Amino acid sequence: NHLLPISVGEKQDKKAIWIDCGIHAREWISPAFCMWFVQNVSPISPEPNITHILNHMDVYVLPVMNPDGYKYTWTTNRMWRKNRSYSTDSSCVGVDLNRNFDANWCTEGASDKPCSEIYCGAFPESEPESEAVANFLRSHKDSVQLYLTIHSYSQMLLFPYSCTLDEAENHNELVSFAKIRRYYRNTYKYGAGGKTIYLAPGGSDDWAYNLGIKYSFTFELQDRGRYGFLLPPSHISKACNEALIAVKTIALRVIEKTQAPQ
Ligand code: 0X9
Ligand code: ZN
Repeated sequence: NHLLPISVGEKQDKKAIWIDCGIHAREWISPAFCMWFVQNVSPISPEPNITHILNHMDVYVLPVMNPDGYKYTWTTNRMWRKNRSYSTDSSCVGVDLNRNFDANWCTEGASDKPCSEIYCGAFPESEPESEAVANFLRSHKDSVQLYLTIHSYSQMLLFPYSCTLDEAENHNELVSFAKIRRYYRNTYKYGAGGKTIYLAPGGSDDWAYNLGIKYSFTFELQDRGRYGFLLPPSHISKACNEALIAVKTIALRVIEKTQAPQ
């Protein structure tokens, strides 16, 4: 069990936030962010915003969705992206977990070739990692109201859709949530994934959105390409802090929109 729940109080049927890190093995700042997050968003935090968030929402944190790939980047190949599963008809290893969810699965922007960096897998949720996340979210879909997934790099805040160029039903609301420039110096671009970067079907954010989680965001943390995936340790605190401010801001807005004051 690799999931960390953060919860305070006894309130029944609380709503919840999901946050996962480390879908892509080489994006090291992502698992670092989840650790940063649990250290800061804690029941013993003195910060009123955090108390407010935890009084209204439980938080489920998955610090590393792709532990085999992550380990491989430490031992063997720093630039590995996919998981480490073997395929029956190829000697190439690994599925891109962010192409393996059931959202226009394996259409344009993904590959059905096992040797590709964006291999979609044999079928949707073929991988234990994506299947476990999908199962958890399916069984908690009435409580989870905010889905967050952390990647790097390029400093962007993306929301559905990436699996089609169509606009999400609450597109304007998602724009207004993502437009939190004054909190992080406007170095983050934002927009619907498909139009802002590229079509990329089978992603967890689109899948969660279609499940009914109407606030669904992909963060691409620092930097903008100078170091890329090899972000030096001295940049970790700044990268995590600005993202944490954005996450708290979005969480507060979700609470504001979805929960009538008691
Ligand atoms: O291509 C991706 O999976 C993400 N970019 S990354 O450089 N970290 O690999 C973007 C994901 C955006 N969302 C979806 N494609 N659903
Ligand atoms: Zn990524």
